[in-house]
Amino acid sequence: MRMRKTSASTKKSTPVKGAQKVTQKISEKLGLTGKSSKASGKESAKDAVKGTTINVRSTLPKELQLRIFDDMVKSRVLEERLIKVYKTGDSFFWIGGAGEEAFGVPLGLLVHKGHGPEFDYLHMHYRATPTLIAMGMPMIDSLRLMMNKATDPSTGGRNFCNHYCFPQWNVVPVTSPIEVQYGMAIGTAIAQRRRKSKAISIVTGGDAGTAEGDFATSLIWASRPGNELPLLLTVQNNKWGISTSYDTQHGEKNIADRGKAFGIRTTVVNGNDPIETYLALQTEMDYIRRTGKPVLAEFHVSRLYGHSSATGANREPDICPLEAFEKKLVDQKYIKAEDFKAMWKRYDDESRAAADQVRTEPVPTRESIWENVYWKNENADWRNF
Ligand SMILES: Cc1ncc(C[n+]2csc(CCOP(=O)(O)OP(=O)(O)O)c2C)c(N)n1
Ligand SMILES: [Mg+2]
Repeated sequence: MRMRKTSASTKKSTPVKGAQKVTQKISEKLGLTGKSSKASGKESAKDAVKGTTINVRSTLPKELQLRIFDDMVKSRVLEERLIKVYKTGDSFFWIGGAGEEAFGVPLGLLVHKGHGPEFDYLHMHYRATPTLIAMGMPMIDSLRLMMNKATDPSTGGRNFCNHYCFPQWNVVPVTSPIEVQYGMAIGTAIAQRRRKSKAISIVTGGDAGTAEGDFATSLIWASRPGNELPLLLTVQNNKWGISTSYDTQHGEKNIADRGKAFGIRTTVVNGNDPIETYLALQTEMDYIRRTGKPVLAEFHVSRLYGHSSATGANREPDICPLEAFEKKLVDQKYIKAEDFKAMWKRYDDESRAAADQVRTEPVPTRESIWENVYWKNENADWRNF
């Protein structure tokens, strides 16, 4: 046990469902979950922001640590495969989540996954591969999107790499304009609030994007007195906005501090540590389910291959969360160095075979350009607006 400083006390937590059975079981064993009572959430706005030191377990069971590590390796191998596909000319552009695995994987494991307002909504940005791998996305579906194939389940081969969309899991389409997801998430959170659902809406995005008005909009709508929303607003702070450094742009100490002016509960987490991140996310998600109120959580993460292929997609000297976690697991004798190599090879083989298969798959037909747009469908005809 150790103490973690957070902006509110949390005594109860909510059981996770569906695909999170493994983590739920483990959490129950640890006494990390309890009965949800969002409708009777007693915490006042004052309580939510005043600083309180709480007891937080500092570790996770071996089984869960290994599950997180496995998904982190799989995600990194996939991202590196996507970069190779780009560099060999089989794709036009790469952007992705290499360096954010210690944040993204725990998030994916904790999501209450399903379709409709009774399940969590995910409004993510273009570094979401680790989360989707943890949720169960097959590697090959990421490669189909990367190579713009008609078989791509997210967009039919019509969007950028890492611009996922999985309606069956409430993963709303990733947009290229940054930060708009913070505004859109208000809508699903309102729907969840109206239904008194125990589900929450989750947003991910970068540090530089918080300069956009959409970020301020989300803080305002999330915290209207008496109408607070079940929103988990996260910021992955990698200290860069393409080539603009964080230190030249932010007068505030932490981005999360901006939530305090709105009475929003806040926390700042080392997003390169998957255990700290898992525990923090679990605590904050449980708080939102229990009280129906928002949280602004900032995670410090790495950017391991630059911004995107636009900046070269070459490895950069930043902290590698995977190497750090591997060392920890080896030190604890949970794995041997050979196990890591074998795991890496297994996923590397899988990713290579998937890329080979995707190369043979068809690109979208010319006629399909009108599919999944408003034009000529039952919703609207934009030409008549
Ligand atoms: C509205 C809008 N403005 C500018 C851009 C160009 N752009 C793409 S990514 C990016 C930087 C985003 O940095 P950050 O929010 O920190 O996320 P990171 O890429 O570092 O994860 C910018 C400015 C954009 N896509 N959309
Ligand atoms: Mg950034």
